[in-house]
Amino acid sequence: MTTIPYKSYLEPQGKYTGLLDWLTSTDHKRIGLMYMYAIGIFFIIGVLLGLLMRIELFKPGETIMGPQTYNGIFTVHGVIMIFMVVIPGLSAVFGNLFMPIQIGAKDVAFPKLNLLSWYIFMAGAILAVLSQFTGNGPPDTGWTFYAPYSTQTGTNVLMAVTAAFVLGFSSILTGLNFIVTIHRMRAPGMTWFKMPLFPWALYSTAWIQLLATPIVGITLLMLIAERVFKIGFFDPALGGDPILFQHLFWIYSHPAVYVMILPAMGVITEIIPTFCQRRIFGYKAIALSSIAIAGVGYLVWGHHMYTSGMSFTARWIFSFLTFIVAVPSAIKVFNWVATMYKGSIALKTPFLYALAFIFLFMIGGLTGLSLGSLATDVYVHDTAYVVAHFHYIIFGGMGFAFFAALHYWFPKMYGKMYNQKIADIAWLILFFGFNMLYFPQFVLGLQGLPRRYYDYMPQFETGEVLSTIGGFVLFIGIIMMITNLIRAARNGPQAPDNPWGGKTLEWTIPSPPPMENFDTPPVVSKEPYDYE
Ligand code: CU1
Repeated sequence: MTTIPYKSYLEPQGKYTGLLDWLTSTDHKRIGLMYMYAIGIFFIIGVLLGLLMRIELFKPGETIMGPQTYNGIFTVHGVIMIFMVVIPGLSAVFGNLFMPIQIGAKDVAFPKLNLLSWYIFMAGAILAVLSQFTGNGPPDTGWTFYAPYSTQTGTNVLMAVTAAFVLGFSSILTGLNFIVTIHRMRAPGMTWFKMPLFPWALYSTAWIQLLATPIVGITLLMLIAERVFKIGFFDPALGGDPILFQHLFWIYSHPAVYVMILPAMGVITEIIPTFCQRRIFGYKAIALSSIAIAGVGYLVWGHHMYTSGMSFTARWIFSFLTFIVAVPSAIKVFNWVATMYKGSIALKTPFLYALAFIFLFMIGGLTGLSLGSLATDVYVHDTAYVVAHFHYIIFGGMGFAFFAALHYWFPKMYGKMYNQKIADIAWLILFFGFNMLYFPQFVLGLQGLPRRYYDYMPQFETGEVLSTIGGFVLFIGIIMMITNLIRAARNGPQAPDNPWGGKTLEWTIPSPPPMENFDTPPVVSKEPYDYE
């Protein structure tokens, strides 16, 4: 506890008051919170669109909407969730909030650029939401914008693609900022292998953001050029090649999966040692496996295209490389479990979310291997099995890691503590609802249910009904979790500076932290997780 009075980053800082004080602030923590509030709203919009789909699928035949509306809704659900929630989520929110503190810096390397990234993000996000309501109806291509359909459909593809293009710039600039910050701003004494593992994960992620995002940017520009000027890149009728679009798209979008999941793994790696009061097992292996995932992740994109007509040689090489990328992920899981072994475990809310992450990520990862395997993929390609798999990775993985981070760092962010009993109940409801929603999709997919249809054969009804009920259970859990946190932020009891016994630098400063974080710059001599 600090005794000297100080001004926290949440208090007005002078020049302006109210909203303007925040919208002009270059403080990394404030920018992190601004991302969180924006992303929170987009997440709820995405969830509501998902629920509309679940209601439509409650019964066979048309339930509440026709096929064209359904196509629009799953497209906008995908665009919002992928580009506006999951890709920026952990790095823009918790990376901004805590990475500089964890490395002992007073801010990121380029604070103004950081604020600009937020504005660019908001501009892209507003365009994406507008694409739903303007032009000839929402885009109906799916979030992947596959050509040549996306160059021909009369719906508002142009605005949605422009939105994704703009959002990409925000991602690139954040990546650039984080790379420079981690290279140049670490506290004296913090060598690379004394850096906590969340910054390590963000560092690997940032390289993907910096190097891969321009590829999708160019691809989307090509798509725009083809739509507007009829330049033949992708449309065979104009002399283009539709498979080229798929290659270019997935060269970015597979690494993008690691933009989503690497920071999630980083969060889990912070939480497990804290709640087991044990030094992390295999520190270097975890740090380097992040780099390995970021590297090998560039070489596997073809596994999204086994049925596109690629040569057999290309297909088995991509299948083989996909198996390799599973190795560094498995290294992390083994190390997490080894850290827990013989630890004095405190089953607090953040740790419960971490456990849920490991369980759900394992199901998502292992079913991912069956999709990476050429022989099995061709049978379940474009079925509900794929939907189940990626929701286990993206929601069960990244989503639950986001909730874990939220409950772990909440007392630091607001200086308040939430009701832990309600948080645990919400966790249980979320976990139960999640599995009830997505697990039946594995079974339905194996039975042959195709994805992205508003209608289905009657034999799939039981699974679809279960799934829809699960969706509503999940929604109740989300609302319960969010209201609990909002209540705590407004008038929860004061939290101690280090409620969980964490060992990284953010737990050494007051809650909520002051501007510029440290009174005197910290000097680091120990490893980040020195429990024993
Ligand atoms: Cu992939």
